[in-house]
Amino acid sequence: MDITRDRFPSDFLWGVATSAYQIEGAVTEDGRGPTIWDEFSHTPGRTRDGDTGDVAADHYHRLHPDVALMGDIGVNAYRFSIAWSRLLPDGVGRVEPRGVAFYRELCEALHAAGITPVATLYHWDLPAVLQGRGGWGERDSVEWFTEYAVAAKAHLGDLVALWTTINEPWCAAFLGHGSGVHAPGLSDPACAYLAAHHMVLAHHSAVGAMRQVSPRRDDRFGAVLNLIPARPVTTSAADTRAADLVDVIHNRQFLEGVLRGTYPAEIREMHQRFGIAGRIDLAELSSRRAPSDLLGVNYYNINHIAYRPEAPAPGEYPGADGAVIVPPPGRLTEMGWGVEPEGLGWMLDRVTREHPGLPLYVLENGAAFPDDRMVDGVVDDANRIEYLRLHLAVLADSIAAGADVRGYFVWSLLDNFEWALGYSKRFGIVAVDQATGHRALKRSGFWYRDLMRGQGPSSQPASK
Ligand code: GCO
Repeated sequence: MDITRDRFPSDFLWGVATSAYQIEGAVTEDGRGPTIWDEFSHTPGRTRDGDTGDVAADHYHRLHPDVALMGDIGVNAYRFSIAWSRLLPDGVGRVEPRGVAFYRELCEALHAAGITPVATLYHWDLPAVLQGRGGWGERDSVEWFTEYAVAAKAHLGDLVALWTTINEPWCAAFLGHGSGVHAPGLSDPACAYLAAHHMVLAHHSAVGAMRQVSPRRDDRFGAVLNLIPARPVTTSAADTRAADLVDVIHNRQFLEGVLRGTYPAEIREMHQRFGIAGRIDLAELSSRRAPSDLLGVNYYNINHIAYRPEAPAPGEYPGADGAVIVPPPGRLTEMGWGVEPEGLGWMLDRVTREHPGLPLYVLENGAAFPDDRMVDGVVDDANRIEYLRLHLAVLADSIAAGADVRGYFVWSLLDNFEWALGYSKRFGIVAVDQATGHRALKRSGFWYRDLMRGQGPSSQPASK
């Protein structure tokens, strides 16, 4: 079935998503301080081909044409992240007026184009100076983040009403401090679980503090979780137990931490196992819990889990001894992930069931495919169109079944820096020439534009 807008609520947010370090570039301009991703990407061997975000998509110098591009596509919302070290180059203390000016200019341009800004405070780019003080492994990170959140609200709160605090705390904590494939590149299970807790506590602390700063009636606050179903490859007790534990570490730790101010018993057992239970004050977490107005859900794929008794726990799932993530069946995207739209429905229905009354936004959904086939000078990314169409169809069904989903944002507007994989994986519905910065809609961009215009999605590149 083709997707049309009328299968979604009339006030639905249709957007595109990006993040600061992945698109901005200009990493030493206008007072921006260095971040852990600047240091990580400049460390030999850490990123594919030594790629860095030094230039990225050069969005810092192209914000107006990029906003115009969003207007051409016809989105009514844009989810971006604020670079902490542009606002507070030292992480805390002095606020950099030029950083404030950039995000004010972006938000003003969005409003002028009729596009709602959806701001994420933390998309993994911790100021490097704070990593030098222990980073997210330190309890002080809660106060550092809260100070940053208050500064952002004070300087941008008249232009932004939809706020998300931390993007994908599982990635930031466990890829950054467990497997080490992301910045700051640590392999320390205790630190990973501590970082996860400090991010959850920082979320509550920041939301509570932001609500006191120039409050607006339409202010809405929440976190962003990348929810990945953990599916056992067989119904055996061992595979099922392994998948359940991965689900606890990946999904429940943060769903319950963020939405209830508690942790599952299995996570508390991990705190004991890795010797950090004495550094985690569960009473404080419960007492500082700040109710969420929304939850951002990022969805890409399903984790297929097998139990192999001899296998060590994956670095990104410390304590899940014997759990092995096996390749999914069927078609793969360039990330090695499956094309599994059913998982989006499962997670939306699960959150709706477990946390009724919570508005949801799909803040990231998209796919990397080899974008090398051109037709009439346009990247003919039929695979990406099919991926988006399949996921939107499942989303429409979930909404029809009662999920309160209020927006959908394609990851990503632009081809950008895909973290440790550099520029080798391209998620954009707009192609970016890395050498020149030139932008050009891919066929998926035209498809999304036609969908925004309420036309049956074109199967051919529409007139430019
Ligand atoms: C994430 C991040 C994005 C990624 C995207 C593709 O969800 O991992 O939010 O920054 O680039 O998801 O991996």
